[in-house]
This record gives sequence, structure tokens and C-alpha cells, in this order.
Amino acid sequence: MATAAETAEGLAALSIDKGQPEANDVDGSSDEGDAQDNVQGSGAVAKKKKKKNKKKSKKKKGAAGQTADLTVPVSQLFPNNSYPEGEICEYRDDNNYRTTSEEMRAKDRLNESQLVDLRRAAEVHREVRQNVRERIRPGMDLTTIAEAIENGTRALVEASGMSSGIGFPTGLSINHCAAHFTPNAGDHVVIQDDDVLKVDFGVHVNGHIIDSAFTMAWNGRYDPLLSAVKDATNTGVREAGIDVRLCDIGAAIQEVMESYEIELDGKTIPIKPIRNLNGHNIAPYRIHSGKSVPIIDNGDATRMEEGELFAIETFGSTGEGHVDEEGPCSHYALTGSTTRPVHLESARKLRQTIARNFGTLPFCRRYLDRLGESRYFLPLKLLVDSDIVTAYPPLCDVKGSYTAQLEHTFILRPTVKEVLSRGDDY
Ligand code: HZT
Ligand code: MN
Ligand code: MN
Repeated sequence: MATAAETAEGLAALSIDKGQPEANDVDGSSDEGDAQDNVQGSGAVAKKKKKKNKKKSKKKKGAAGQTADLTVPVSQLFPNNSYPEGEICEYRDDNNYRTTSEEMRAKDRLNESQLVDLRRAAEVHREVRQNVRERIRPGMDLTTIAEAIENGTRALVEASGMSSGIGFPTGLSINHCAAHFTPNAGDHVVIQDDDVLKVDFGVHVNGHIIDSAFTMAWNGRYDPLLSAVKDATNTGVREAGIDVRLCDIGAAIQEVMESYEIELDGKTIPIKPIRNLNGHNIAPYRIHSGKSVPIIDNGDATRMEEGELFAIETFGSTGEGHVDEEGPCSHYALTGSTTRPVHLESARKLRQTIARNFGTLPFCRRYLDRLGESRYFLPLKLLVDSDIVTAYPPLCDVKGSYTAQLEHTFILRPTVKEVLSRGDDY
């Protein structure tokens, strides 16, 4: 195994002097939410201990005290569980009383440790993404990027057994592929100049998962597509709250997304929400826990509830606005039933390995490889065919189309909504 430092250095080395421009960072037209005063982004907390990484000429961009090769655990940068809060949003209308209600404050205090875990995971997410965003460039292969994100996550969250670590495989989906692509061993996918790359990764502390994603492109022609998903996701996050109907969030997202268009090769193309992709609620060690947050008005009158943790993710597309499963599967997760008998010895052992190392958290083939597993293809297929493991193949719109994504995780605390994954980047 390469160490985090080795991999991050490899990543840096690959990206140096390629003459590539930095990826575009587009600002959506109505996303003033990302400049909130109460956002304590990783850059906000200054003057902790500083280690190496002191190039005087270069402007310092990393979190105070984090190294260029992602080696300092966030627990060291924020002692005594003092992790930054996310963006705090007061509830509106009938729920506005909650902010000051003594009863709600008391309820809030009961969930303190969960909140600390989530804020620690969110800080890891911000620091890792800040680091890799500066380095990802055309010419790099996806395995290098995935390993930099994953090793960075492991180092910053102090990955340890089932107590803390990676929340799910790093999604690195390109162009018409919207989600759930990560390289398997032997895949050599290299980013091209005109690609649109979705970077979706997760961090967990005691099973409390932060799920957040962003999109990178190096050709400015995609700016409206990137703005569309940023605006749409911020709209969904703003609309969300206790007792809010999922379909109303979907309708608000749809309206914003469909207000954008993009010109490609002299043709004006409407940007569509990908109607069969959804946000979701999250439970401990369960990346999706029953509720789906639509990005169109699908008529689902189910409501969000107090205490729930949600990921809102919106996907815009220049294609059909519909994804199908396409290409080699890499993502898998144990479904839960641990009692079902498996008769093939190798499959029984593999289920044990998965259960011990990932529990019900999603994993990918590369994670089995690094545990020293080999020849697991048929046993894994058997577990999938017996519904013990769920397969999550890549999800792609029509060939030739371009898709973008932006995703945030927030919690509906009894007193306020907290957008945990908010940073000064997005
Ligand atoms: C599945 C497998 C993973 C959850 C959303 C998602 C990445 O599309 C209900 C609504 C990781 C996550 C998931 F390895 N999915 N967020 N980030 N993917 S989902 C879903 O399967 S289930 C959405
Ligand atoms: Mn995600
Ligand atoms: Mn998600």
C-alpha cells in the first residue's frame, strides 16, 4: 500500500507543469448561501499549529495547519471536539419558534455526540476536497485521484475499523455518466480536456456519514451546467425543513434547474434534471435509509422529520434527463440480512470479510483488493444474485451528453437546520 503522503505526492507530481488551467469555479446566480457569515469553513479557523508546507511565495489555501499531502488528523487541528459548525439556518413560518424553544434546545443537547461526529466528518470532507480540487487535472488517471481522496480521508479521520473511515467508494463519473463510477483494478481512465467530472465521496465517524459531491470541468463552456446544479441544490437545501413535503422540494429544484440552458457547438440545449436520480436520508452506517428526495415534482407527499439527516443532490443533464445502468460495476453494499445461509464456502467467507470490514457501508472492488482478497468475482456475483449484497452499477444518461452534480448533507436539528458539508468552496 502506498501511504497517504506517497499517493498525494504522486498526485501533485502528475499535475505539475502540464500547462492545464485550473478547473472552473462557477458561481450560481442565486447561491449567496455559500458566503454565509456563520460558515466556519476550513479556512476560517486560523492560527493552529503549522507544519512544513511553507512555500512563502504561494498563497496558502489549505485549512490552517493541514499539510499539502493531507497528513494531519482533524482531531489535532480542532482539539476538544471543537469542529466548526456547518451553515446554520433558522426554521421558517410555523417552525420558527424552534430556534429559541427551551424544549427544543433540550432535545438538541441529547444529540450532541452525533453532531460532533458529523462535524468532524464534514471537516475531513472540506479539507480533502480543498486539497484534491487544486490538483485534479486533465491527463490524470482516475485511480490516482481516487486513492488520493481515500488515503487523505483515512489519514484525516484517523480511520479505524468500523469506528471511522471512508463512508462509501469515491465516485469519479465522467460526462454522460452521472454517478457510481469508480475504477476497478486495471481500469485506466484518464481525464480529458473537455470532460465533466463528478467527484462524490463520503466520510464517516461512528457510522455518521457525510455525503457530498461537486463537479469539475476545465472548459468554460460548461459553466451554465455547473451553475444549474449549484443553484438547484442550494434551492433544495433552502426549501428543506421539518414537515416539508419531498415533492415540494423536488418541484423547487426542477424549476431552478430548468431555468438554465447551455450552448454547445452552436446549439442551445435545455438543462434537464435527471428525473430518476434522488437525494436520500441517511442513518448510522446506512447511506440510504428509506426516503428519496426527488429533483422533479414526483407527487411524493412524504414529509421530512425532526432529527433526520439528508443528502440533497441534484443532477443536471444535456441529454435525456434519465439514467440507465451502464458499464462495469464497482460499488456494492451488504443489504443487511446476516442470517441467510450461503452454501458456497468462498462466498460465505467473502460475506464475513465484507461484514467485518464494511458492515452495511458501501464498498468497491478496490477495497477488497487492498484487503488482500483475490478471485472474489464469482463469490461476489453469488452474493448479489442471492440478494445478500446489492450492486450499484454506474448510472449514465445517453452517450454524448454531459451531466453535473452538486450534493450537500444537512441535519434537521430540533432547533435549526445545519448544512454540515457547507464550505467556502460550495
Ligand atoms: C449508493 C451506493 C453508494 C446512494 C445516492 C448516492 C452517491 O443513488 C435512494 C436515493 C453510495 C451511495 C448510494 F456506494 N445513492 N449519493 N452519493 N450515491 S443512490 C440512492 O443509490 S438510493 C438515492
Ligand atoms: Mn454522494
Ligand atoms: Mn448521496
